[in-house]
Amino acid sequence: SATYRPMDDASLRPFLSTIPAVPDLLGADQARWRVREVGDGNLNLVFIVEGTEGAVVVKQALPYVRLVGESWPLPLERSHYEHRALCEQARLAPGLVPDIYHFDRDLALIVMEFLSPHIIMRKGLVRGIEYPRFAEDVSEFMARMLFGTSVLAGAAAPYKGLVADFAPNVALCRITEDLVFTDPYRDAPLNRWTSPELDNMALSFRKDAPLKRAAQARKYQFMTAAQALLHGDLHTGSVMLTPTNTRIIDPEFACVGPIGFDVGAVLGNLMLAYFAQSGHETTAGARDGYREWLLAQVTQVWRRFEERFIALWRDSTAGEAYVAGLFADAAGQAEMAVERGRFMRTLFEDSAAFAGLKMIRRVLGLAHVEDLESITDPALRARSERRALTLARELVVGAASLSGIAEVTGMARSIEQE
Ligand code: SR1
Ligand code: MG
Repeated sequence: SATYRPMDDASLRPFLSTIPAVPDLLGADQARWRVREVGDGNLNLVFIVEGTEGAVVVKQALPYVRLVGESWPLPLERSHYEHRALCEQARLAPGLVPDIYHFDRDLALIVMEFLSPHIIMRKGLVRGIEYPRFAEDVSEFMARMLFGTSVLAGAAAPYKGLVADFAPNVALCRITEDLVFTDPYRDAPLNRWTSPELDNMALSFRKDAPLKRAAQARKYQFMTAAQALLHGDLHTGSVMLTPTNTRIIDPEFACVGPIGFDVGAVLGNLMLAYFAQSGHETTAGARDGYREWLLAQVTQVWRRFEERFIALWRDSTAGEAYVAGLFADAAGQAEMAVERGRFMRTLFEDSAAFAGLKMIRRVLGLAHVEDLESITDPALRARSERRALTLARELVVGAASLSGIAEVTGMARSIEQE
């Protein structure tokens, strides 16, 4: 451990050589290590260090938001919450997160597994790659984490310990509170969108009282509904995968919050990828089949998550809430089956609304997504973005009246064909 300084090639080599696991992973000859800074995210430094025997990734927090610059300070402690969340995830959802080799709290730095030949899922979606394991794996990850850290699964004390441990991750939650729930609905200085064709929609959202009320109700829910330990930023840029292996990365926004926030992030980002496809067709041929694959993932993620969450709940006897002993007889079991259905219906509505909010913030807010940004034709990009906003608004204001996930994908299809 040492006083914080942003690492570079020269400082990283001697630092890594002192970590017991690293020389074995990279090969002992430090002079043959190759260090590359590859971070293209919004916040951090990310190094790939390759040696003769293998490679590691070093992720280091910067004391400010990389996307904006030093004018926006951000606590280094986010690295501690990321490490803490990764440890919980490795315990409850083994095999679905990268291996961690070392954490240095003072340097705000995590040394972890170099995932290869994995790529960031969002980049794969832009290229039109199908991932047969994704829906199953991400649903398993979410069910295990979001059930397993709730009081449906265990005693009050560890749950309240998690709430207390993650409560100080205030600055990162504040980013979500502002950028997801508030800024897209007001004239915020950091909002941006490229196409003048979106001016009218952005303006109409700012005057849309039902939309603003629904967004703020969801913000209140995000800030107060401490259901489970969230990943907190579960978009397709937080997934690295191959067709046969899926890993969830980057939980620095972890906090205890509403379960639907994580599920909605996955669904919303799949739907952003869906609406972006028509903007990529000119260079990559027709993508009708791929569009349908994306909608099938929306359906499968929700259905599989629901199925796994219910199964974990049904098989658990340790929950502090809905004490299993009270429902042991046949009548109790039947009552609980109804109750679980009611609970999942509420989670579905929450997930749909959060999905919509996550879509809107990626079009009208500060932080955008490559799916849409990489569309080179401004008119096509604006069309994709308008369609995404149209569906998103319906999800936010109309979540309670949705009949199910098939209605969501059906609406997406209709909007795409308009
Ligand atoms: C200022 S940080 C902007 C966004 O990047 C992260 O990925 C989060 O989604 C955050 O809201
Ligand atoms: Mg991230």
